[in-house]
Amino acid sequence: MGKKAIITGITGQDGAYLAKFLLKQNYQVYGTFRRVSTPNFWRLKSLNIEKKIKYLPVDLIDTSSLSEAIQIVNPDEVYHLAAQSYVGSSFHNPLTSGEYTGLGVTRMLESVRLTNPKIKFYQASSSELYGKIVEFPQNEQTPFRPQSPYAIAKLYGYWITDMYRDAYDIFAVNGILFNHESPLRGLEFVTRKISNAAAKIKLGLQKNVVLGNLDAKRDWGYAPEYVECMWMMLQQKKAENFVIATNETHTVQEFADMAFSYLNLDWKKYVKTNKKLFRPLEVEMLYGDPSKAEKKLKWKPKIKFEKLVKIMVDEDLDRWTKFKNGENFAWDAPNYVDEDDIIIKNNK
Ligand code: NDP
Ligand code: GDR
Repeated sequence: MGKKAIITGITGQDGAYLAKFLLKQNYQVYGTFRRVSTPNFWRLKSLNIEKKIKYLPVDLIDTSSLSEAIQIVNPDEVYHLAAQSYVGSSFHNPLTSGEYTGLGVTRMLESVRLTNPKIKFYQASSSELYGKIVEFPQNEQTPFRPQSPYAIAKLYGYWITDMYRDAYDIFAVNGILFNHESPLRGLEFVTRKISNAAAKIKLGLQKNVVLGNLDAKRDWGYAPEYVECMWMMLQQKKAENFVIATNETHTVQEFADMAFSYLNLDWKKYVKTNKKLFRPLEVEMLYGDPSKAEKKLKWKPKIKFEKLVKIMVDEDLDRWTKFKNGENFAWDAPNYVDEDDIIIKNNK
């Protein structure tokens, strides 16, 4: 029998890819999910792994649900990925963002400490911690200046993880992952919003797409490669934090340009902007330096910007084509409303 791992947030992008990767490594994979009125297992289904996983109903606010999960499984490793992960909406839900994304980490760590402090723990930390830029590229030593309720909650998660390592000798690490994307990315995130819109526009199913700040720069990598680093960090001799990034940065506009021109469309004709989608505070530029991971984990990103955009656009084009042809398959887009129809306060 292989090792046992619990992945919190298995229904999300990273949870799904990590589950697939760990299954390949012969792990017994347990995943936590929320009991909601409409279950959200489309990613696991689309990877064809949903039957290979055992599920634990957990809500991050409900301490007993997560400590029970840890006690029942007594895993070798916990990958704590569950969080309110959308930066934009954290401005509208600052308290629940703090509860889930911040305090949720302590609830997990406490359960590990009380059940079995030998369990190894991965915390999904984020490049959003860097926030207001003080230097670039950003590495493990760059100071944090978080700029959103999400990032401030993650900052708490970061330090509490380090603290549990120092105070209780728990093998606990922070992976400081820069943005990573894929065809399984949620539709509220800008890359997938663009790839989905470009595909629909190409097929005559949508007229245009409304975005916010086109000038923000991000270091975008490919999610399936990033989840492997989570595992590598827990296989090291010593528990240490690592930055994972591509060491390239591009604007949102460049992403749109690349996605539309790949389909022989001119992005300027289809991309509109609306101030309501700007954030009250923006992180202007993220640009990571993964040299420590390259040296110690022997990891290098293989898929960079242009290839990533093409993978995402190809997949969304394929999905909408199948949809038009009446095919049934696991995906998310038909269940979404247009973000334009969601009423939010205009922040600017
Ligand atoms: P997703 O938003 O795709 O997934 C988040 C997961 O958390 C979902 O499974 C969601 O469940 C679950 N979740 C949210 N709230 C709760 C709750 N109250 N109780 C239980 N489960 C909950 O995120 P990603 O997969 O992209 O990211 C994984 C983690 O990595 C997150 O912590 C994110 O903040 C962090 N991160 C992500 C980066 C990225 O670029 N993707 C970069 C750096 C860090 P449900 O399906 O029910 O909503
Ligand atoms: P981010 O990702 O905030 O970096 O957080 P997101 O894709 O939401 O935004 C990236 C940049 O694009 C700008 N932007 C828009 N964003 C969205 N969502 N929708 C739009 O229409 C739009 N127009 C412009 C944003 O202002 C921003 O500058 C992601 C999440 O996965 C976090 O959980 C994770 O920690 C970080 O990446 C690293």
